[in-house]
Amino acid sequence: MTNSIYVSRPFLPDFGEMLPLLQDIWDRRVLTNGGPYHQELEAALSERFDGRQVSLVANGMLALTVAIDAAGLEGEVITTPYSFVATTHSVKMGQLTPVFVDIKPDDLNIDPTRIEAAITPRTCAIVAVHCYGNPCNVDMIEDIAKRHNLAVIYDAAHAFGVRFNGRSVLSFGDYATLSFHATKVFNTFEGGAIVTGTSENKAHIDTLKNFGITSESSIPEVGGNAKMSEFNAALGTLQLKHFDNVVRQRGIIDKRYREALADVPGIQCLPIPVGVEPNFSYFPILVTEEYGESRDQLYNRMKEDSIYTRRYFFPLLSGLPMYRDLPSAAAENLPVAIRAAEQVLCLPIYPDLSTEDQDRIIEPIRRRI
Ligand code: T4K
Repeated sequence: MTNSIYVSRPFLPDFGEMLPLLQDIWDRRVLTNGGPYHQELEAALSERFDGRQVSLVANGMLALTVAIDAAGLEGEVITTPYSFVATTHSVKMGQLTPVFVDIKPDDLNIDPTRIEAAITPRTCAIVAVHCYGNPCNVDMIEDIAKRHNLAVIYDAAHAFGVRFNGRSVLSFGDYATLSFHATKVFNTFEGGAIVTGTSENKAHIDTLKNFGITSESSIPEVGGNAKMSEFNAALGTLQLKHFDNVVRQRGIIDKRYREALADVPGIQCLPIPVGVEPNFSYFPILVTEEYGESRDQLYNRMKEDSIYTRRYFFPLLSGLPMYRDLPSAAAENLPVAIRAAEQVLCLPIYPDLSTEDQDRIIEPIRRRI
């Protein structure tokens, strides 16, 4: 019987490597609320992210909602329709109105040349996504934000470890948020972080993620519970030791896909942008008309071979029931995103994907040639 292949398979260090860390936690009985592993991981990540301030949280969705809360926003937020649902839901949950702007065909990130036309007197922020870890046009976005006095929050859930022109991609924007979900390039089972530029911002986030408490007798703000436990933080310190190797292995798989699919008419791989040190977190392909079969036909055909790809990102967020009546959700406003959502297929990529399994994934895609 053939084994099933899924889009993602979490990297885990050897079980034995985790045991001394678990023993530490058991010995100390400090299980959460900013314990030693929590502090160690925040410091290690700060160093990796060019000295930016890092606040660990329980998952990537909470990273977004807490960052939006911390930014103190009111009104409309310019954002992309082409993302995981957490992006737009976090805007909505912050009592803000999402305003969708179309994406660029080359990297499927928000198109900065269309942002200014969407700005109104109610616009307060831009929430953009570094989709698949490919950096947005951060220079143009920063320029627009400065001129219109807007906050910038990057949903960098896919972008752990990515560098752009020698700089951590997490060093752009007022806040950048990360997901350490099991399916991510760096995972702590569940987890996430908010990256900011100032210690004041970090202190504020640390208050918001802990019920708004600043001391035993002082609760100056409304906040929730978004804390990461010691277990997840300890696992994170261990994962970090393996991270560069994980990215190297992913890079080998990425290169092999590109070579194997280069001559398949109608299959397009997204280019690695100039100046980017990628993390190879996803391997999206676009199945265009020239392929002669639709994306969904290919998706179903691969499924019959027990290969479970994912249509990240379909359906488009602007088409969901709670967003589709927004004026910015109109189809004529979002032609590039609509097309991408119909054509994209993310192929399995993870560090221990074997050559044989990768060949099994490539074969049904090439079968139509
Ligand atoms: N912003 C963006 C741009 C995001 O992409 C995400 C999450 C977020 C924010 C929010 O971050 P978190 O709150 O999740 O930290 C997955 C993930 O659940 C989600 O984290 C991720 N983006 C999204 C792109 O993909 P699904 O529904 O496709 O995942 P699931 O559970 O079907 O997993 C895919 C495959 O991975 C499975 O078929 C098998 C394999 N798998 C999965 C898990 C969970 C494993 O082998 N082991 C596992 O433990 O959404």
